[in-house]
Amino acid sequence: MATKLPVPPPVPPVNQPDRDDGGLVVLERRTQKVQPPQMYQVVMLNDDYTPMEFVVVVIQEFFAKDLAAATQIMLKIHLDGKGVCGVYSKDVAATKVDQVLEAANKAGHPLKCVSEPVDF
Ligand code: TYC
Repeated sequence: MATKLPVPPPVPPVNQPDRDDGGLVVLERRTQKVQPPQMYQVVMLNDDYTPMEFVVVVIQEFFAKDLAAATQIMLKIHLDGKGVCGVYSKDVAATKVDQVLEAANKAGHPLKCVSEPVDF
């Protein structure tokens, strides 16, 4: 009588690529990483001539700060030489700079501000 050897179960192939709905072989899936847009901070600079009250009004008007917050920012600029008024997309930051410079020019004050990339 012949002895039957046990048949081992089929071994599933390793690293078998997945199949998608269309029957195409998917070799690799990569997660796409979308970077957040570069943001820009509007930095206002101190000078010896622009009145404090004017700076506070400008910060309130163009950077949507209340009187207390605007006063704090103005005092920081006065003491440290510069301070951040807000952080925006590139275009919005550039518009804020234009608005501040135009208001300062019209009023005859030398107030200056710039926009710069955050983490510059
Ligand atoms: N240093 C100015 C003064 O003493 C006040 C001032 C504050 C000016 C902030 C500019 O960005 C500025 N009158």
